[in-house]
Amino acid sequence: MNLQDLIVISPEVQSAISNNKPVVALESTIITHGMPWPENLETAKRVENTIYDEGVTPATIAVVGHKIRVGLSAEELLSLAQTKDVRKLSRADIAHALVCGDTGSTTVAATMLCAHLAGIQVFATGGLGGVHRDVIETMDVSADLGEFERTPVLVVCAGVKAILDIAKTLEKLETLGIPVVAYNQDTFPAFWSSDSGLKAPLRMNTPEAIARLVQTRKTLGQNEGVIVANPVAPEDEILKQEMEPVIAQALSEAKQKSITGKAITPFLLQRIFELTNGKSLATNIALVESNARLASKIAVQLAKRS
Ligand code: PSU
Ligand code: MN
Repeated sequence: MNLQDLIVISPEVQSAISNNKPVVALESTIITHGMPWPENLETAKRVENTIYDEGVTPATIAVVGHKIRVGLSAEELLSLAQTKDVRKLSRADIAHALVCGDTGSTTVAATMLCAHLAGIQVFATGGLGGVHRDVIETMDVSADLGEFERTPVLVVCAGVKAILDIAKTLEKLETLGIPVVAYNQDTFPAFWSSDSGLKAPLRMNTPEAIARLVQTRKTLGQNEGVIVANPVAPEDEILKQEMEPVIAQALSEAKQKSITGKAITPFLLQRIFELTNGKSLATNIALVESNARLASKIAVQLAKRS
């Protein structure tokens, strides 16, 4: 069995990779589990167009029909956005879904793995998974964090979702030796809010400097992933003091309903969407788009250097 038997790269994405043109990978869990229909499909398309506008090729990743698909057609995107029983695949699930022939969307961890296999260095998403607030009882730490230890892909996000324990997540990343770079501000962002109140470990102000960081790490033989935390624009953010009571209510409902494991993050995102009357979704869409734009600019700078 060869890798080529398991991975199908669209001709458009393959041609960009082969010609050293910039490519930005996109995850699909945000489509299947992160946003409701039809905003999920609209956002997926809008984000791809943002990337095209920067002169970069988007590569949305999912598992369909015994293959990892890198670069989805419009029909594949539509079917993924409409299908109800799509599996949420993290690193541990990918090979299982390939063998069973199940359709699955890829989380940050799984998308990093697949992007790396395809030769893509930059990936844009909304928010990373991290250490959950009730970690002491549940031991719930997203596999996204461990992936950065293994896979040299740069991920542009708006920080980690504020439903998590952000301070513990930063501690865990520090232990793993993962560089966490805030874009153009000193503090680490908190997904729906631009400022978590916690100092970011590192700061950089231009896509060019970030590309040089990636190049320098490669030369040093440092094979971990890199996190670029891009704060949501002030006009799109929901302030922390407004989000906190909403998050607290969603978390307490999840506890009452005994929701755990893979289901917890999608449940919380959906409840927060309802409790904010859709405001959280508008912010989520704006921040993903902004991350796709920054990721594209970094990919352009990286392509120039290789
Ligand atoms: N960012 C979003 N919406 C999402 C996610 C991220 O704006 O739905 C997804 C990502 O795929 C991330 C996953 O990897 O949530 C984390 O899930 P968990 O906490 O179960 O590891
Ligand atoms: Mn988890």
